[in-house]
Amino acid sequence: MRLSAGEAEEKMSVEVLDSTTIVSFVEDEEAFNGSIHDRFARLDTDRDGFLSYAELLKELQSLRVFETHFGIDVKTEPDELARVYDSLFVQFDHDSNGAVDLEEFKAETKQMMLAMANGLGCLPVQMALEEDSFLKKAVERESAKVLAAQVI
Ligand SMILES: [Ca+2]
Ligand SMILES: [Ca+2]
Repeated sequence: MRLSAGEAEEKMSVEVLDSTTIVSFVEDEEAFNGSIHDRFARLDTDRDGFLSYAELLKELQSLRVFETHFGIDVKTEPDELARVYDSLFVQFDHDSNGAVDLEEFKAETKQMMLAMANGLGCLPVQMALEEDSFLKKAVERESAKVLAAQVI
């Protein structure tokens, strides 16, 4: 259990991951739901139980959707970026009420991670991941499993 408060600067680390790492994390209800709850609570800075566009933006940026989902460079025109984020927000907001609730956040994050896993295929890739991102958690979970297996 880590005690990082969330205000800490986002650290990056380069990790190797493949689709199995992501899929097994998403399918582990306990690990995945736990991370979703933590993340949602941290993103929901005004604690109204919904994520606004501004609140969700931080998450969209850490999902690495540009490299993996759309295959476009992060240094795209600001206008273009805004359009992509807009359409992503709409994608999260299933009932189009202008806010993303926990269920919507969970369902869409799951979708995205599975899409990402699909895109990766079975070849492991190196990726710079932010601490606290879901991908990082997936990698951490995987290495904890490997360590546990070695102890036996
Ligand atoms: Ca909120
Ligand atoms: Ca909604």
